Amino acid sequence: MWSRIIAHADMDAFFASVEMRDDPRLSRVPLIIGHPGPRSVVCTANYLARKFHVHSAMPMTTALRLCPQAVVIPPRMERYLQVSHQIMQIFSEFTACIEPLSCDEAFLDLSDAIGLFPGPRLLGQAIKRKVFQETGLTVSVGMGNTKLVAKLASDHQKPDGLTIVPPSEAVDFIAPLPIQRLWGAGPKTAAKLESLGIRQIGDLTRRSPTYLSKIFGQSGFQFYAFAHNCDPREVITEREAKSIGVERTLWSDIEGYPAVFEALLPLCEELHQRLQRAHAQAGGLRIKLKTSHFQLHSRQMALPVNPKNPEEYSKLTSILLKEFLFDEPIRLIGLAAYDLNLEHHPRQLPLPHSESWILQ
Ligand code: TTP
Ligand code: MG
Repeated sequence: MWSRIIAHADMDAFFASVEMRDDPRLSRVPLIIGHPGPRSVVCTANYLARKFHVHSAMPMTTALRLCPQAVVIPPRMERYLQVSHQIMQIFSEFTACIEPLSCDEAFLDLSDAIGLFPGPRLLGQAIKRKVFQETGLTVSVGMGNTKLVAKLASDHQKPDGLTIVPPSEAVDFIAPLPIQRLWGAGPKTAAKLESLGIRQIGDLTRRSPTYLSKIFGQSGFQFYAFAHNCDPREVITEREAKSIGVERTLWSDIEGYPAVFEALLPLCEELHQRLQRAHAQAGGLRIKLKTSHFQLHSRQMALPVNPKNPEEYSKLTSILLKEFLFDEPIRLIGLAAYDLNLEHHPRQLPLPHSESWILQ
Protein backbone atom coordinates (compact mmCIF):
# COMPACT_ATOMS: atom_id res chain seq x y z
CA MET A 1 0.00 0.00 0.00
CA TRP A 2 1.31 3.43 -0.94
CA SER A 3 0.82 5.58 2.18
CA ARG A 4 2.52 8.49 0.37
CA ILE A 5 3.98 8.93 -3.09
CA ILE A 6 7.29 10.72 -2.99
CA ALA A 7 9.40 11.31 -6.07
CA HIS A 8 12.99 12.44 -6.31
CA ALA A 9 13.81 14.02 -9.64
CA ASP A 10 17.41 14.71 -10.66
CA MET A 11 18.49 16.12 -14.02
CA ASP A 12 21.07 14.09 -15.93
CA ALA A 13 24.56 15.63 -16.22
CA PHE A 14 22.80 18.94 -15.73
CA PHE A 15 25.28 21.69 -16.72
CA ALA A 16 26.67 19.54 -19.55
CA SER A 17 23.19 18.66 -20.86
CA VAL A 18 22.24 22.33 -21.07
CA GLU A 19 25.40 23.05 -23.07
CA MET A 20 24.74 20.08 -25.40
CA ARG A 21 21.19 21.22 -25.95
CA ASP A 22 22.33 24.76 -26.76
CA ASP A 23 25.05 23.51 -29.10
CA PRO A 24 24.28 19.97 -30.36
CA ARG A 25 27.83 19.55 -31.74
CA LEU A 26 28.93 19.14 -28.13
CA SER A 27 26.82 15.98 -27.81
CA ARG A 28 29.24 14.09 -29.99
CA VAL A 29 32.35 14.79 -27.91
CA PRO A 30 33.39 14.13 -24.32
CA LEU A 31 32.42 17.35 -22.57
CA ILE A 32 33.65 18.73 -19.27
CA ILE A 33 32.16 21.79 -17.58
CA GLY A 34 34.65 23.69 -15.46
CA HIS A 35 37.20 26.46 -15.61
CA PRO A 36 40.24 25.34 -17.59
CA GLY A 37 42.84 26.53 -14.98
CA PRO A 38 45.26 24.11 -13.27
CA ARG A 39 43.69 24.52 -9.80
CA SER A 40 40.16 24.13 -11.08
CA VAL A 41 37.80 21.18 -10.56
CA VAL A 42 35.23 19.54 -12.80
CA CYS A 43 31.67 20.80 -12.22
CA THR A 44 30.26 17.96 -14.26
CA ALA A 45 30.90 15.91 -17.38
CA ASN A 46 28.62 14.46 -20.03
CA TYR A 47 28.10 10.71 -20.13
CA LEU A 48 30.65 10.30 -22.97
CA ALA A 49 33.37 11.80 -20.75
CA ARG A 50 32.18 9.69 -17.81
CA LYS A 51 33.20 6.59 -19.81
CA PHE A 52 36.76 7.82 -19.19
CA HIS A 53 35.99 7.95 -15.43
CA VAL A 54 35.77 11.73 -15.37
CA HIS A 55 33.38 12.92 -12.66
CA SER A 56 32.16 15.99 -10.75
CA ALA A 57 34.63 17.59 -8.36
CA MET A 58 37.65 15.84 -9.86
CA PRO A 59 40.71 18.10 -10.34
CA MET A 60 40.72 19.35 -13.93
CA THR A 61 44.31 18.16 -14.43
CA THR A 62 43.29 14.57 -13.54
CA ALA A 63 40.23 14.78 -15.80
CA LEU A 64 42.29 15.91 -18.77
CA ARG A 65 44.85 13.19 -18.15
CA LEU A 66 42.06 10.59 -18.25
CA CYS A 67 40.40 12.16 -21.28
CA PRO A 68 42.77 14.52 -23.16
CA GLN A 69 40.39 14.88 -26.11
CA ALA A 70 37.60 16.33 -23.93
CA VAL A 71 36.18 19.77 -24.70
CA VAL A 72 36.22 22.01 -21.61
CA ILE A 73 33.63 24.75 -21.26
CA PRO A 74 33.41 27.21 -18.35
CA PRO A 75 30.11 27.11 -16.43
CA ARG A 76 27.36 29.62 -17.33
CA MET A 77 25.58 29.71 -14.01
CA GLU A 78 22.97 32.25 -15.09
CA ARG A 79 21.89 29.98 -17.94
CA TYR A 80 21.64 26.90 -15.70
CA LEU A 81 19.62 28.81 -13.13
CA GLN A 82 17.18 29.90 -15.86
CA VAL A 83 16.66 26.25 -16.79
CA SER A 84 16.49 25.28 -13.13
CA HIS A 85 13.65 27.75 -12.66
CA GLN A 86 11.86 26.30 -15.68
CA ILE A 87 12.17 22.75 -14.32
CA MET A 88 10.87 23.70 -10.88
CA GLN A 89 7.91 25.40 -12.62
CA ILE A 90 7.15 22.17 -14.46
CA PHE A 91 7.29 20.20 -11.21
CA SER A 92 4.87 22.71 -9.68
CA GLU A 93 2.29 21.78 -12.31
CA PHE A 94 2.13 18.34 -10.70
CA THR A 95 2.25 19.34 -7.03
CA ALA A 96 2.68 22.40 -4.84
CA CYS A 97 4.68 20.29 -2.40
CA ILE A 98 8.22 20.57 -3.78
CA GLU A 99 11.48 20.63 -1.87
CA PRO A 100 14.37 21.65 -4.12
CA LEU A 101 17.69 20.22 -2.91
CA SER A 102 19.89 21.97 -5.44
CA CYS A 103 19.49 23.62 -8.81
CA ASP A 104 18.81 20.30 -10.56
CA GLU A 105 17.06 18.08 -8.04
CA ALA A 106 13.94 18.13 -5.90
CA PHE A 107 11.66 15.99 -3.82
CA LEU A 108 8.02 16.05 -4.86
CA ASP A 109 5.16 14.83 -2.71
CA LEU A 110 2.77 13.48 -5.33
CA SER A 111 0.25 11.88 -2.96
CA ASP A 112 -2.49 14.27 -4.13
CA ALA A 113 -1.57 14.20 -7.83
CA ILE A 114 -1.91 10.44 -8.10
CA GLY A 115 -5.71 10.66 -8.34
CA LEU A 116 -5.35 11.85 -11.93
CA PHE A 117 -3.13 8.96 -13.02
CA PRO A 118 -3.75 5.23 -13.17
CA GLY A 119 -0.57 4.56 -11.16
CA PRO A 120 2.83 5.88 -10.13
CA ARG A 121 4.56 4.77 -13.34
CA LEU A 122 2.30 6.84 -15.61
CA LEU A 123 2.70 9.78 -13.27
CA GLY A 124 6.49 9.45 -13.38
CA GLN A 125 6.42 9.14 -17.16
CA ALA A 126 4.26 12.27 -17.44
CA ILE A 127 6.77 14.29 -15.38
CA LYS A 128 9.70 13.05 -17.48
CA ARG A 129 7.86 13.71 -20.74
CA LYS A 130 6.84 17.20 -19.72
CA VAL A 131 10.41 18.11 -18.71
CA PHE A 132 11.75 16.77 -22.00
CA GLN A 133 9.09 18.49 -24.12
CA GLU A 134 9.64 21.86 -22.52
CA THR A 135 13.39 21.85 -21.99
CA GLY A 136 14.81 19.17 -24.31
CA LEU A 137 16.55 17.67 -21.27
CA THR A 138 16.24 14.32 -19.54
CA VAL A 139 15.53 13.85 -15.87
CA SER A 140 15.87 10.69 -13.80
CA VAL A 141 13.02 10.02 -11.43
CA GLY A 142 12.76 7.68 -8.46
CA MET A 143 9.48 7.03 -6.68
CA GLY A 144 8.71 5.41 -3.36
CA ASN A 145 6.82 5.96 -0.14
CA THR A 146 9.74 7.64 1.64
CA LYS A 147 12.32 10.28 0.80
CA LEU A 148 15.03 7.73 1.49
CA VAL A 149 13.91 5.25 -1.12
CA ALA A 150 12.92 7.89 -3.69
CA LYS A 151 16.41 9.44 -3.62
CA LEU A 152 18.13 6.07 -3.95
CA ALA A 153 15.75 5.09 -6.75
CA SER A 154 16.39 8.18 -8.91
CA ASP A 155 20.04 7.21 -9.13
CA HIS A 156 19.30 3.59 -9.96
CA GLN A 157 18.90 3.80 -13.73
CA LYS A 158 20.62 7.07 -14.66
CA PRO A 159 20.53 8.67 -17.22
CA ASP A 160 16.88 9.08 -18.26
CA GLY A 161 15.78 6.59 -15.62
CA LEU A 162 12.43 5.93 -14.03
CA THR A 163 12.51 3.61 -11.04
CA ILE A 164 9.36 2.87 -9.10
CA VAL A 165 9.85 1.05 -5.82
CA PRO A 166 6.55 -0.20 -4.38
CA PRO A 167 6.54 -0.09 -0.55
CA SER A 168 6.50 -3.89 -0.29
CA GLU A 169 9.78 -4.05 -2.25
CA ALA A 170 11.55 -1.11 -0.63
CA VAL A 171 13.56 -2.98 2.02
CA ASP A 172 14.87 -5.46 -0.56
CA PHE A 173 15.63 -2.62 -2.99
CA ILE A 174 17.85 -0.71 -0.59
CA ALA A 175 19.46 -3.77 1.10
CA PRO A 176 22.25 -4.41 -1.47
CA LEU A 177 23.28 -0.73 -1.76
CA PRO A 178 26.65 0.25 -0.28
CA ILE A 179 26.46 1.73 3.20
CA GLN A 180 27.94 5.04 1.94
CA ARG A 181 24.61 5.66 0.20
CA LEU A 182 22.65 5.68 3.47
CA TRP A 183 21.32 9.12 4.39
CA GLY A 184 23.23 10.44 7.40
CA ALA A 185 26.25 8.21 6.95
CA GLY A 186 29.10 10.62 6.15
CA PRO A 187 32.55 9.29 5.19
CA LYS A 188 33.68 8.87 8.84
CA THR A 189 30.52 7.06 9.94
CA ALA A 190 30.52 4.91 6.82
CA ALA A 191 34.13 3.84 7.54
CA LYS A 192 33.14 2.93 11.10
CA LEU A 193 30.11 0.96 9.92
CA GLU A 194 32.32 -0.89 7.43
CA SER A 195 34.85 -1.71 10.13
CA LEU A 196 31.98 -3.43 11.97
CA GLY A 197 31.21 -5.52 8.89
CA ILE A 198 28.23 -3.38 7.87
CA ARG A 199 29.04 -2.83 4.19
CA GLN A 200 25.58 -2.82 2.67
CA ILE A 201 22.44 -1.14 3.95
CA GLY A 202 20.82 -4.55 4.47
CA ASP A 203 23.57 -5.53 6.94
CA LEU A 204 21.97 -3.09 9.39
CA THR A 205 18.82 -5.19 9.55
CA ARG A 206 20.87 -8.04 11.00
CA ARG A 207 22.04 -5.93 13.98
CA SER A 208 19.88 -4.90 16.88
CA PRO A 209 18.92 -1.25 17.34
CA THR A 210 20.41 -1.40 20.86
CA TYR A 211 23.75 -2.57 19.46
CA LEU A 212 23.77 0.21 16.85
CA SER A 213 22.76 2.91 19.34
CA LYS A 214 25.55 1.90 21.74
CA ILE A 215 28.03 2.75 19.00
CA PHE A 216 26.34 5.58 17.12
CA GLY A 217 23.97 7.06 19.72
CA GLN A 218 20.63 8.31 18.37
CA SER A 219 21.92 7.91 14.80
CA GLY A 220 22.17 4.17 15.45
CA PHE A 221 18.40 3.94 15.91
CA GLN A 222 17.94 6.04 12.80
CA PHE A 223 20.19 3.80 10.69
CA TYR A 224 18.23 0.77 11.83
CA ALA A 225 14.94 2.47 10.96
CA PHE A 226 16.22 3.59 7.54
CA ALA A 227 17.35 0.08 6.68
CA HIS A 228 13.70 -0.93 7.21
CA ASN A 229 12.60 2.01 5.04
CA CYS A 230 11.10 3.75 8.07
CA ASP A 231 11.61 7.40 7.20
CA PRO A 232 8.91 9.80 8.39
CA ARG A 233 10.59 12.90 6.91
CA GLU A 234 8.10 15.04 5.03
CA VAL A 235 8.70 16.96 1.83
CA ILE A 236 9.21 20.53 3.09
CA THR A 237 8.43 23.29 0.62
CA GLU A 238 10.55 26.41 0.47
CA ARG A 239 7.67 28.43 1.90
CA GLU A 240 7.51 26.14 4.94
CA ALA A 241 11.26 25.99 5.49
CA LYS A 242 12.70 27.96 8.41
CA SER A 243 15.76 28.64 6.36
CA ILE A 244 16.85 28.09 2.78
CA GLY A 245 20.37 26.92 2.17
CA VAL A 246 22.65 25.68 -0.56
CA GLU A 247 25.84 23.74 -0.02
CA ARG A 248 28.52 21.95 -1.96
CA THR A 249 31.08 19.34 -1.03
CA LEU A 250 34.32 20.06 -2.79
CA TRP A 251 36.37 17.24 -4.25
CA SER A 252 39.73 18.70 -3.39
CA ASP A 253 40.04 20.82 -0.28
CA ILE A 254 40.57 24.52 -0.83
CA GLU A 255 42.53 26.93 1.31
CA GLY A 256 42.39 30.62 2.10
CA TYR A 257 39.89 33.41 1.80
CA PRO A 258 40.11 34.07 -2.00
CA ALA A 259 39.55 30.43 -3.00
CA VAL A 260 36.63 29.97 -0.59
CA PHE A 261 35.05 33.23 -1.68
CA GLU A 262 35.27 32.22 -5.34
CA ALA A 263 33.69 28.85 -4.58
CA LEU A 264 30.83 30.60 -2.77
CA LEU A 265 29.93 32.86 -5.72
CA PRO A 266 27.73 30.34 -7.60
CA LEU A 267 25.98 29.61 -4.30
CA CYS A 268 25.10 33.32 -3.97
CA GLU A 269 23.29 33.13 -7.31
CA GLU A 270 21.55 29.88 -6.42
CA LEU A 271 20.45 31.13 -3.01
CA HIS A 272 19.07 34.33 -4.52
CA GLN A 273 17.07 32.32 -7.03
CA ARG A 274 15.65 29.99 -4.41
CA LEU A 275 14.56 32.86 -2.21
CA GLN A 276 12.89 34.55 -5.16
CA ARG A 277 11.04 31.38 -6.03
CA ALA A 278 9.82 31.07 -2.44
CA HIS A 279 8.86 34.78 -2.44
CA ALA A 280 10.96 35.03 0.71
CA GLN A 281 13.19 37.76 2.05
CA ALA A 282 16.27 36.93 4.08
CA GLY A 283 16.46 38.30 7.61
CA GLY A 284 19.93 36.84 8.05
CA LEU A 285 22.76 35.21 6.17
CA ARG A 286 24.83 32.27 7.37
CA ILE A 287 28.02 30.77 5.97
CA LYS A 288 28.97 27.24 6.89
CA LEU A 289 32.42 25.79 6.26
CA LYS A 290 33.48 22.23 7.01
CA THR A 291 37.20 21.65 7.37
CA SER A 292 39.16 18.67 6.05
CA HIS A 293 38.94 17.29 9.62
CA PHE A 294 35.15 17.55 9.53
CA GLN A 295 35.02 20.46 11.96
CA LEU A 296 32.00 22.56 11.21
CA HIS A 297 32.32 26.34 11.55
CA SER A 298 29.53 28.78 10.88
CA ARG A 299 29.09 32.53 11.12
CA GLN A 300 25.94 34.51 10.61
CA MET A 301 24.74 38.06 10.46
CA ALA A 302 21.38 39.78 10.57
CA LEU A 303 20.44 41.66 7.42
CA PRO A 304 18.73 45.00 7.99
CA VAL A 305 17.80 45.19 4.30
CA ASN A 306 16.88 42.35 1.99
CA PRO A 307 19.56 41.81 -0.70
CA LYS A 308 18.07 42.39 -4.15
CA ASN A 309 20.41 40.47 -6.42
CA PRO A 310 23.23 37.90 -6.41
CA GLU A 311 25.84 40.69 -6.41
CA GLU A 312 24.49 42.02 -3.11
CA TYR A 313 24.67 38.50 -1.67
CA SER A 314 28.29 38.17 -2.81
CA LYS A 315 29.15 41.52 -1.22
CA LEU A 316 27.62 40.38 2.10
CA THR A 317 29.30 37.00 1.75
CA SER A 318 32.68 38.69 1.29
CA ILE A 319 32.12 40.62 4.55
CA LEU A 320 30.87 37.65 6.58
CA LEU A 321 33.66 35.42 5.30
CA LYS A 322 36.21 37.67 6.99
CA GLU A 323 34.99 36.23 10.31
CA PHE A 324 36.61 32.87 9.57
CA LEU A 325 40.19 31.96 10.46
CA PHE A 326 41.18 29.89 7.39
CA ASP A 327 43.79 27.93 9.32
CA GLU A 328 42.63 24.62 7.86
CA PRO A 329 41.69 23.37 4.39
CA ILE A 330 37.96 23.42 3.60
CA ARG A 331 35.99 20.48 2.16
CA LEU A 332 32.40 21.74 2.24
CA ILE A 333 30.89 25.19 1.81
CA GLY A 334 27.35 26.32 2.48
CA LEU A 335 25.33 29.49 2.36
CA ALA A 336 21.90 29.90 3.95
CA ALA A 337 19.28 32.56 4.46
CA TYR A 338 17.39 32.43 7.77
CA ASP A 339 14.68 34.45 9.54
CA LEU A 340 12.70 34.30 6.37
CA ASN A 341 10.06 36.89 5.75
CA LEU A 342 7.44 35.50 3.40
CA GLU A 343 5.80 37.93 1.03
CA HIS A 344 2.12 37.42 0.64
CA HIS A 345 1.65 35.33 -2.43
CA PRO A 346 -1.27 33.10 -3.41
CA ARG A 347 -0.46 29.41 -3.20
CA GLN A 348 -0.08 27.65 -6.49
CA LEU A 349 -2.85 25.26 -7.42
CA PRO A 350 -1.66 21.74 -6.70
CA LEU A 351 -3.13 20.22 -9.82
CA PRO A 352 -2.49 20.71 -13.54
CA HIS A 353 -4.63 23.35 -15.20
CA SER A 354 -5.15 21.42 -18.37
CA GLU A 355 -5.61 17.71 -18.81
CA SER A 356 -4.33 17.60 -22.37
CA TRP A 357 -0.78 16.68 -21.52
CA ILE A 358 -1.77 14.16 -18.86
CA LEU A 359 -3.36 11.92 -21.43
CA GLN A 360 -0.64 12.12 -24.09
P1 TTP B 1 24.54 16.47 -9.86
O1 TTP B 1 23.08 16.23 -9.95
O2 TTP B 1 25.28 15.89 -8.68
O3 TTP B 1 25.28 15.92 -11.15
P2 TTP B 1 24.81 15.96 -12.67
O4 TTP B 1 23.42 16.46 -12.83
O5 TTP B 1 25.85 16.70 -13.46
O6 TTP B 1 24.92 14.44 -13.10
P3 TTP B 1 23.95 13.22 -12.70
O7 TTP B 1 23.39 12.73 -14.01
O8 TTP B 1 24.83 12.21 -12.06
O9 TTP B 1 22.89 13.77 -11.79
O10 TTP B 1 24.83 18.02 -9.85
C1 TTP B 1 24.07 18.96 -10.60
C2 TTP B 1 24.95 20.06 -11.13
O11 TTP B 1 25.63 20.72 -10.05
C3 TTP B 1 26.05 19.56 -12.04
O12 TTP B 1 25.62 19.45 -13.40
C4 TTP B 1 27.13 20.57 -11.85
C5 TTP B 1 26.94 21.09 -10.45
N1 TTP B 1 27.96 20.50 -9.53
C6 TTP B 1 29.13 21.22 -9.32
O13 TTP B 1 29.31 22.31 -9.84
N2 TTP B 1 30.08 20.65 -8.50
C7 TTP B 1 29.93 19.43 -7.91
O14 TTP B 1 30.82 18.95 -7.20
C8 TTP B 1 28.70 18.70 -8.16
C9 TTP B 1 28.50 17.33 -7.54
C10 TTP B 1 27.76 19.28 -8.98
MG1 MG C 1 21.85 15.75 -11.63
